Amino acid sequence: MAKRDVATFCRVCEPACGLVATVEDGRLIQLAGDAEHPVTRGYACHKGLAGVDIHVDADRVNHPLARSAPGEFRRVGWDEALSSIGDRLRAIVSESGPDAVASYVGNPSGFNALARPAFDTFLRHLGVDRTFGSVTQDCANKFAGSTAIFGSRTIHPIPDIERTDYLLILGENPAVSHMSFLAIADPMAVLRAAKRRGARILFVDPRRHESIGDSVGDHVAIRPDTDLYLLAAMLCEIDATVGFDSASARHGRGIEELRRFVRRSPPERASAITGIPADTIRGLARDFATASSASIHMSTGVNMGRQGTLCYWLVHMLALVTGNLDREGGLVLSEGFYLNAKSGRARFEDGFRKTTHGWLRRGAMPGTLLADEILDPERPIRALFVLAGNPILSMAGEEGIRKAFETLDLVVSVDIYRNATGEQSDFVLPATDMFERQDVNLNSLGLQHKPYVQWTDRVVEPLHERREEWWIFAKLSQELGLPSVLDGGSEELHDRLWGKVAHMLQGRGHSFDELVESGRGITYGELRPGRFFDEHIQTEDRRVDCFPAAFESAIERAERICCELESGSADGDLLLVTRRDRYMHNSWYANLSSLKPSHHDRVFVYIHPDDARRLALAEGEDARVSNRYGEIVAQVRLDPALMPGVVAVPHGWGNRDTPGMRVAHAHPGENVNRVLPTGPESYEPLSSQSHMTGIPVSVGGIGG
Ligand SMILES: Nc1nc2c(c(=O)[nH]1)N[C@H]1C(S)=C(S)[C@@H](COP(=O)(O)OP(=O)(O)OC[C@H]3O[C@@H](n4cnc5c(=O)[nH]c(N)nc54)[C@H](O)[C@@H]3O)O[C@H]1N2
Ligand SMILES: Nc1nc2c(c(=O)[nH]1)N[C@H]1C(S)=C(S)[C@@H](COP(=O)(O)OP(=O)(O)OC[C@H]3O[C@@H](n4cnc5c(=O)[nH]c(N)nc54)[C@H](O)[C@@H]3O)O[C@H]1N2
Ligand code: SF4
Ligand SMILES: [Mo]
Repeated sequence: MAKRDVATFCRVCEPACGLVATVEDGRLIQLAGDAEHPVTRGYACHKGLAGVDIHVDADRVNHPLARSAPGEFRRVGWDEALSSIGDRLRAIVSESGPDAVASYVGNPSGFNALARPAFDTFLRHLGVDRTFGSVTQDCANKFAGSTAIFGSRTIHPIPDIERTDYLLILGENPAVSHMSFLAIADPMAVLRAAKRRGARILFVDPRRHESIGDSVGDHVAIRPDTDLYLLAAMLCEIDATVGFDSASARHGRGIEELRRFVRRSPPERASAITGIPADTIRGLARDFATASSASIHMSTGVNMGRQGTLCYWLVHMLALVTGNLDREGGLVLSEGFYLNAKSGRARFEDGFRKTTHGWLRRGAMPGTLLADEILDPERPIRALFVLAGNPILSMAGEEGIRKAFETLDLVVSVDIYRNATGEQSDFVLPATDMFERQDVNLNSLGLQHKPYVQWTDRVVEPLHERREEWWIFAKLSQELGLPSVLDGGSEELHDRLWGKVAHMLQGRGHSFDELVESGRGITYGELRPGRFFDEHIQTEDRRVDCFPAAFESAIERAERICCELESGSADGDLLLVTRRDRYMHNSWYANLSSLKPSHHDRVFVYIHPDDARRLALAEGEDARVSNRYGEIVAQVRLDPALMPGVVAVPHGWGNRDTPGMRVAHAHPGENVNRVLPTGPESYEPLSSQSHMTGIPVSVGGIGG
């Protein structure tokens, strides 16, 4: 039998771990971590290795499907699918204009070099303006924040963990998630090594989570959705004691205004809001400012609060005023195969447009407004294209979204599964998985701890009628008479598809052929500080904007929220936070039986034992989690690691109406996003980021 090993890389999350795929007679039969990979050195987690199970999952969509009645799909050929979609779309556009068409782009499209550009090109030619995406449930605040302070959405300095003496991590659980906006294979090993050589690591989190412990780092418990006031108080304390480093005056503008802002949040005031003792806040501030080098990183637990953009701003202010921005062991911009700071250049103030919901950032609209937008009486959405996403489960307001979907004349889902959203689509088009397509690891460019770029060919030919996304959108474009990458000679097709990447490679003197021939990729060594202010920062005066004028109303809002928190006026008795577990990857690993051991086949509401006692709830019982947005039932799990007063429910569950994913359907759980806010106050105005953590809820027994 013909058996061979092929080097490739994982595209489930940011580290893009090197994998070796064993192929026998043209079939993918096994995956292993790639020990010869120059950066990821053999590491791969159980989710990456489960890629084989996804590849051969009996519930994969293998042929285009057309919905004949709710819950009923029939297999159609590609030609029929594409021409029917084309006909319906043409009718909608001719009656209502391209304004009636919208899109949603999900997270896996970011790990797929050709998919997103092909989708964007298709939408642009069609004239689609209303776009939605997972970004507003994830990190929209980081793009807004870096545009405002560094003048570019692609500038995200990362902690130089290998050399730092002090590392503060807020709202991130590396042991489970493998981090975000910081691509490191096996982050726990890197953190442990830092700890062993004497670095101090602290996690600020409402939960003493799996990453915290003697061998890694300590814990500071924080009341959810109050990180802004902790960061401000640290800056206030540093200003009052150690003083701001001279780098702040040299490299920043608006320092006086920043000072005035943080003085409103002295440690005592912040303590009452965050639940962190004032002395602890003072200690954090002084340790950060006096460490020989210090770094800081925040992730989704902070992004998903109400003020993620302001938090991201203050994270960088802490680095700047302590002289740790662009310093060894501080925050350093990762330089990958392409220096992309310039390509994200933008003026923050120019990034907004007037809508019926007031001023909104251009780009993805608030996900929490999707249902409202579909039903907009003036300009309803009639057609929706979904690429690699599951908005019905991943965003707030499932019920409203489902109802709104019923009014749509055309929904097309391009996915590897018939997920909850596919179930409400008119067409589900089968995409290839990561082993069936050519790819380059573009996703983490500028976020890699050890930068590298790798090319992978298809490991195997696509099974059944699965197709690459670029092909699907190129064919649809032709169907509609729009320009398509498939127009012109097939000989140059490769160049047309990969021309942009080839051009990017040239910037640092590489050719595309060289990349392909390198096999396991081209590496760029360690993080190298020293060029941030001369070469990368994109503000006109090359200074960090320490007090962006466009933050004015957000700062007033911050003061309002602060007063609200001080008066303790929440409409529920517990605060619901976000958390992930090892057995899920957002909603799409829900169909793997190997990840459904008996204690992980249902959705839990994690609750502190004291709260459970007070509410007369016992481990294993069902409980109702509710608020004015909705309710769910989840099984009680006592979790002494949580801060009292805080409950956590993971997302990705809720497949009761998803028969196309049989394992997920057999273990449906309920969707926590049913109790998350929707409508006007549900997102951060600066970034459109959804408010998803620190949500007031009531938890009670089911009764009976
Ligand atoms: N309550 C709560 N909600 C959350 C979060 C939370 O912490 N709490 N986290 C949020 C975050 S960070 C994110 S990123 C979003 C994710 O939100 P989404 O991206 O909308 O949801 P996913 O569940 O990741 O769904 C991805 C879909 O892509 C499909 N897919 C996988 N690989 C491919 C491929 O190669 N091609 C194609 N075409 N499809 C593919 C999968 O089958 C799946 O259906 O969820 C958010 N929702
Ligand atoms: N196993 C697994 N891995 C994943 C994913 C997955 O679904 N499953 N999803 C992937 C994706 S798309 C992403 S974006 C990344 C996300 O990666 P992370 O950002 O690390 O996400 P989580 O693991 O959910 O950790 C969030 C942490 O924030 C804390 N938190 C909640 N609210 C607050 C708050 O108000 N303040 C503070 N300081 N902390 C808070 C929670 O207690 C939790 O410990 O993970 C990726 N990796
Ligand atoms: S850590 Fe992420 S990229 Fe690495 S193997 Fe696991 S899922 Fe894949
Ligand atoms: Mo995400």
